[in-house]
Amino acid sequence: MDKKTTLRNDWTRQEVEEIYHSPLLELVYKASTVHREWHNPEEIQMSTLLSIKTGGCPEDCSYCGQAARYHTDIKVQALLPTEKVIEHAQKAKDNGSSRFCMAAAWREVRNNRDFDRVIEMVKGVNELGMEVCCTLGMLTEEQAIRLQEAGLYAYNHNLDTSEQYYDEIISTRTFDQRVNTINNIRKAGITVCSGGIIGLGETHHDRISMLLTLATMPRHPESVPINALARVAGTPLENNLKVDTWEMVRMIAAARIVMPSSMVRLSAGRVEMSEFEQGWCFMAGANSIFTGERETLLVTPNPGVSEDMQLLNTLGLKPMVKENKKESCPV
Ligand code: SAM
Ligand code: DTB
Ligand code: SF4
Repeated sequence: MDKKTTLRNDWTRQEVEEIYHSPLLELVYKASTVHREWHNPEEIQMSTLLSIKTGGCPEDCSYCGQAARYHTDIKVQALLPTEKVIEHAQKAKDNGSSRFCMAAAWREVRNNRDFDRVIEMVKGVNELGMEVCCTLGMLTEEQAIRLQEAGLYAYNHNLDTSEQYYDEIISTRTFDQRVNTINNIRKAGITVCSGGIIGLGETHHDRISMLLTLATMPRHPESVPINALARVAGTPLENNLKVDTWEMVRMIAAARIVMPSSMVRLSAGRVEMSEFEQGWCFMAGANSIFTGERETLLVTPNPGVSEDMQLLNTLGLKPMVKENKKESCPV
């Protein structure tokens, strides 16, 4: 692949604005071109997500069905037994996933027995030969190092939205705390998975700000999940409008252009998209999805494995065996 574009982390707001607001078909064409310079466009990274601890979270993220303070239908589930988690990971591997991501509805990691158990899970999944990812809330540098030593490959910690809009959406932590955890992950030598959500009521200016924060990090996150809000009954955002897929396409394309070497993950929202719509997202540079036999993300629906296989077949795509390695992202 011929890398005509270079990695940059000195993007200006004006440049990102111009990219983001360019005419949609031109934007997709450009993103698709950049995508082909940096990635094999036939490959989609399949990542399986498992909620290892569900609900009862003390945070007040207004999009999230797992926050204890909202009255949602979600059943609280304590930390799953390690053997169960390993069984899920084995099935995920058998279904073609190269990455297994374990998520906990925690505000932050505490140095207790539960964290010791997560460390065991990380070791177990690593032994299966999969890339292991966790998303457990805020982390100190010491905790990140423990995870890294257990074999953790990636940590997901989203910016979620722009710095300016952050406290409209979450009041129990700050944007700076989010960035601080991302820095701790980096310092420990774990790859960073960080992106956000659209459809929270943010403006285009906010979306551009979030992209700018990601694209001007000293090193770009190795993966960038773009989520469409999954509207959960009982949360403050339950009546928000459904995200228009063209907005997802625009956001994905802009992310692909400003962070060419990153994996851009089409995350929440796929269940409400047709094959055509998902195809547009891949054309715009998305090259990763969450998949799995449980047909859920964490607590909301997601397409099943057979539907995803059908989607890949229709579009002439194939599951990626191993992701681009750490060195692919020098910026
Ligand atoms: N509790 C940890 C945290 O917040 O970092 C880890 C799990 S949390 C569910 C992971 C990410 O999922 C959030 O940062 C958010 O970006 C995304 N998310 C949560 N609820 C969502 C929803 N209803 N729609 C779309 N994305 C959502
Ligand atoms: C991410 O960016 N998306 C995933 C993962 N990281 C952990 C979670 C999406 C959650 C969607 C709503 C739910 O099922 O809770
Ligand atoms: Fe808790 Fe994470 Fe949900 Fe926020 S997004 S309420 S921190 S589980």
